[in-house]
Amino acid sequence: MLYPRSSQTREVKNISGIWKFQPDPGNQGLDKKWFEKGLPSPCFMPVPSSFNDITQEIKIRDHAGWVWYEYEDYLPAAWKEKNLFLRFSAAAHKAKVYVNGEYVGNNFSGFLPFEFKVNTYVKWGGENKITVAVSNLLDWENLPPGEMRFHNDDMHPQQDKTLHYAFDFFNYAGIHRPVYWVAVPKDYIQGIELALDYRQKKSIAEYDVNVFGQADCSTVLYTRKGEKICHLSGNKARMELPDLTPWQPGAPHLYTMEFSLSKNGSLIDCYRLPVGFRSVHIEDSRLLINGRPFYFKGFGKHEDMDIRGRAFDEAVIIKDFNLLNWIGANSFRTSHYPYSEETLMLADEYGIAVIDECPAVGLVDWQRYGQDDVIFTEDKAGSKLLAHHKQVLELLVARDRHHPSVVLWSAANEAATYEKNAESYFKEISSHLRTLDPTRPLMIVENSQHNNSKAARFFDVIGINRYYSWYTDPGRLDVISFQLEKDLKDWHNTFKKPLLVTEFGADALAGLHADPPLMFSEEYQARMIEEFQKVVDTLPFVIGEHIWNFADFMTPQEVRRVIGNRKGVFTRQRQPKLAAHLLKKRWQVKPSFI
Ligand code: GCB
Repeated sequence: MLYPRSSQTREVKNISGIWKFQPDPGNQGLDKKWFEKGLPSPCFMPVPSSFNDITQEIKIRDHAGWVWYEYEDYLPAAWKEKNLFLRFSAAAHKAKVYVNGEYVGNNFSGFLPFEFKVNTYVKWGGENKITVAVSNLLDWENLPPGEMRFHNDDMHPQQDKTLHYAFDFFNYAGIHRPVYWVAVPKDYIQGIELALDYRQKKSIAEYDVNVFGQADCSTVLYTRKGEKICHLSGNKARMELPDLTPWQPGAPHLYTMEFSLSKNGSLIDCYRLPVGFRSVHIEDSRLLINGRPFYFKGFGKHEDMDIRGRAFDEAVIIKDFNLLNWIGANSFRTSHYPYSEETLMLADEYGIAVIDECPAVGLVDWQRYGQDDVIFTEDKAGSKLLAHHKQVLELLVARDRHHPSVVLWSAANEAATYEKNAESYFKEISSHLRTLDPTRPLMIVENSQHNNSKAARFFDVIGINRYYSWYTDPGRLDVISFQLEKDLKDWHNTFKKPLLVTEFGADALAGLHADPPLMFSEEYQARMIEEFQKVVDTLPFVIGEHIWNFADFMTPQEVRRVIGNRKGVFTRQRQPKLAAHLLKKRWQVKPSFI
């Protein structure tokens, strides 16, 4: 599914804005046909936004189940001659869509776009009602997983239940990214499979244009200034060009690829895509970009902000890229789900490398949440979840494969890879991902141990999350160097693969100081990060350091969290803590290429 871009043959109308909203705690909307009759007592809701923090109602903030959205919009009569799509860039987690009271389709992957062709449902030149039911419930057939738990004890009212999930970010929900009408020609470019490479000073583009209908396809590559470099005919081709400037972190050189369809010599569709040429390889426990060993300096992030929750917000995204530049970072991981398409486009533009993670998070035993469970069983992470995981990877690769900034796919975060059945599960995930994209290395992010992970061997880069002196030996900054060095050396001796320290960090309440450093102070966070860095600096197989986290973020309420996770080196409002200033000092002089 292509990103909605306008051109001389395509029209895109963003219908985000103020929609009507109605929670459905009694689960009656479907039976009572709200999609036909209209929402009974709606309030206003911004789209995009998470619905949770917009009102003053705790019931809405903590609502678990279906909510409904409604919007009315006029369509131009002239669009009758086009193929019309209703496109949602993301709605978490499941959605059912109706147009003028009729069901048009559903969606199950809350962090990825979906669209429906709506020609037969709309009134041309008239007003059209869009109704969307969105559910934030979690189960074991979709990622991220979770489940509704009934308390069944005499200390809770009968039927009392809570939505449980084993991931550490608030289960924000709603229409999280923009909604569009997309009008394309009758015969049109439906999809573009594009692989870009840079080898022996040659830039290579291989593409396969999926055309709906009958038309001749041609492709032109331009510089950003509009100078023509190369022109090829056919919907499947390979370009090999000397003398182009490759894309690389810190020096993001981009070109424009223009795909055109014509019939009897006249243009019928045109779609332009920014592209960059670069290669990514693994060699001798290093990750090479364009043949040079790259060192990741950056963060695990979240899409998270006051009021709007997990929703798309251009101001926040651009602010974050400016902060990444300010601090001297060269990369981030889309922990723990696919981020907006615009974020990846901006990573291409800003020259920031991205580890693109799918929403496989929370696949761990829930001991710390009060239950000791096995995860990789047929009723949990079994064949249904595996099939869904593979499908989400297909959608993710199709969405993001053309971005030069994406240098690694991350298949999962902290799954229970020590369980026996995790072996066949992740063997299948890695081989599926490899067939989807043979051009990029694969990563798994581990919280298991070197001697019990059954999954790490199927991946090219191993991400290691560690919290020495925090969750283990709290307060003991002095044990970090001994523990971390031993741990990382063990991993490397066992798997002989590059390691990326994908998470390390401490909660710090902005403005809380303690010298000597004590836990939760800004000083402790800064010192802990420095202790980790001293170790990774001595280990040549460690290919990078990603601090957990870029900014403070919202989590479920629990005793370890003070209105959210405070491991950000920036506050949730993006103000720097002490650690941010120290990171800036280090990263501005530490080269990206070793
Ligand atoms: C982790 C998780 C991350 C949490 C973090 C923490 O290992 O990957 O999602 O937020 O620890 O702060 O506990």
